[in-house]
Amino acid sequence: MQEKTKPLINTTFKKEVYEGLTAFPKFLSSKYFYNEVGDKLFQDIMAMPEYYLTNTEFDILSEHKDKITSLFGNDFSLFELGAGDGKKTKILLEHLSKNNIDFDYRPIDISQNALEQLKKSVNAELPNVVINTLQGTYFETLKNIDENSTKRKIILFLGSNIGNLLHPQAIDFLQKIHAILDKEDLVFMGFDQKKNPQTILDAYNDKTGITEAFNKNILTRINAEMGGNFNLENFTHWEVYDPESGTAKSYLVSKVKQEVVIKALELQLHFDAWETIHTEISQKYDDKVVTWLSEQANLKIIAQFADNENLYKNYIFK
Ligand code: AVI
Repeated sequence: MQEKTKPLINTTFKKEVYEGLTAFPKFLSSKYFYNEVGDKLFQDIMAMPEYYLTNTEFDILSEHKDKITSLFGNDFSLFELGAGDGKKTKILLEHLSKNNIDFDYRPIDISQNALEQLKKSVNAELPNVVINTLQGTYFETLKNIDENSTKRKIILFLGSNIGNLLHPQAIDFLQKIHAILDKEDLVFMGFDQKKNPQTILDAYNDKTGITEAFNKNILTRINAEMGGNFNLENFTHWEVYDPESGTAKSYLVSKVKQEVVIKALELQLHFDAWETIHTEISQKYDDKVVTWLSEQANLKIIAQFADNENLYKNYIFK
């Protein structure tokens, strides 16, 4: 009898989709929201009035750029993990450049498309800034940072991107950062803070449906890249926030009992009506939790900057 050949699960994306959709309960990783369409949707999210994170961090950087960049010092490589469109970072780049600080900018992102756009815009707007991009996930590229740095390192991680990691993953990540830091290196990170739960729910549940489309983009990607036949209309986006743990969770919920096929994975999936796919966590923090996380990684908070309402904070670690 001829043995059935296994499907060719030759990318991490395929492997993780297979794992997540054959698990119970089903899950998918939000890192796969991002391709050309997903990048644009995330930019639209950042421009939404409900998504306070971007404007608040923008205001913190604008207000404290003097103090922040003076702590950065002179002569360093500025690495940025998950750089995206770099809109907020440009406040610092411009200020550093204006003050004749010697540095180079090394943005890292999972999306090659985002990096290309960023390089174009930095070259056009800040021609004096030396920029070298690097494509990859945060974890992959930490090794690269270590191997590619000859100067002192300042590592930026803005946008509360750390919030997309569960605490154990965040600790692992911070420990990996700690492992590549030399004595004079610094880490500058944004952490969205616990606040009125309604404000958080509104930020992840806009009425215009942009966040829903952003979550559903992962299904569109599976359809396009793996021969899936998800009917997007059959799913609805649902957000919950637990004020005790500070965890916002996103789901795609199947509105009907349905079968879905993913050809490249040779997968036939069954969904009961109201069965969920968990797609993202967006963790919210307070000083206690940030201190605890940093202690787990042997990092020390040396400065912090907040907006007037304490909606959001940026911390500098050593
Ligand atoms: C990129 N990341 C920090 C965003 C967040 O707030 O979790 C992604 C996002 N998801 C829905 N809206 C924005």
